[in-house]
Amino acid sequence: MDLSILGIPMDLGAGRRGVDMGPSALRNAHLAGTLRGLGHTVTDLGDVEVPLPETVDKHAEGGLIFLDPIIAACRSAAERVAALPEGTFPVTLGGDHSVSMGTVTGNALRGGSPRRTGLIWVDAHTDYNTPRSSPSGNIHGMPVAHLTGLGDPQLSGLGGGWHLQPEDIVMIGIRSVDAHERELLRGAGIKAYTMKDVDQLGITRIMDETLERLSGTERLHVSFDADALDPSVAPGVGTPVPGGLTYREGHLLMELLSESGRVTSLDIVEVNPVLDTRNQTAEVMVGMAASLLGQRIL
Ligand code: 4U7
Ligand code: MN
Ligand code: MN
Ligand code: MN
Repeated sequence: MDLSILGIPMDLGAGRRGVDMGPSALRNAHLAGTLRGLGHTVTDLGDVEVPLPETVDKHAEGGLIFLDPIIAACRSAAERVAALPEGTFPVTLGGDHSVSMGTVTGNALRGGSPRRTGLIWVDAHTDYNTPRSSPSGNIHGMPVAHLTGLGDPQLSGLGGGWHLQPEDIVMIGIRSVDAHERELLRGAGIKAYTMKDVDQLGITRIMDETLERLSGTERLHVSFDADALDPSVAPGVGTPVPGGLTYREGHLLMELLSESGRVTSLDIVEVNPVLDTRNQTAEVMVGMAASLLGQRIL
């Protein structure tokens, strides 16, 4: 396959500094070389330009911290991704999870007109807050709500009227949901597999159900927040939550998606090298990408 790597070195959406260094950490953990080793043609497109928090106005418009520069960065990311040839598989590197408003939109619009796109959101959190429901004002807790058309009109308007259908979204690894966020999710039509579901059903059954549910979508985007993994596996994240996916559950999830042959794009987000141990989290996430992109044990 032709793979294109694009970094979005942004931490404006997160509550703590450091995920802006995620793209560097992932490149340092041999992302491109690992994927080339699987037989892919890999082009690194470099990074989208994102301002440093120290150089922009933090003031929270309507409870949204760093709204304007986040809109600009997401728009650039969406444009860069949307301009890629249809046969290319984009691997986009965060950055905090607000980058996915740009990457998912860009992937859905690739090829000129919007395509029905499925979203697999691998995360400890549902990221379904709106500006009103958010307890923090941090936009990385809000991307899914905005992708479905809720919340701030500028953020939800990145796709020029295109939105994800809630029934085309599946979340896996969930174990931290805010009170008002939970109310919004109820009845939204999004399928969310909590860690309890992972314990009870197992990843194999969950992936079978997920692929069945998303069988009508033309494109399939995987957005993998490193904090979905247990903090013992991925300590370099800003919002660690105990009780996450094991190393093998993460790999199995990606291996089964790889076998399906259906995934068309990937985000790796929320890697925070400042909080990491010798780049362990970036290395683990490169391994997850490799499993999705064809690495086999035998
Ligand atoms: B991440 C939080 F309040 N829900 O909205 C919020 F707990 O992209 C956390 O999944 C969001 O890492 C975490 O700020 C966003 C909080
Ligand atoms: Mn997230
Ligand atoms: Mn998260
Ligand atoms: Mn986080």
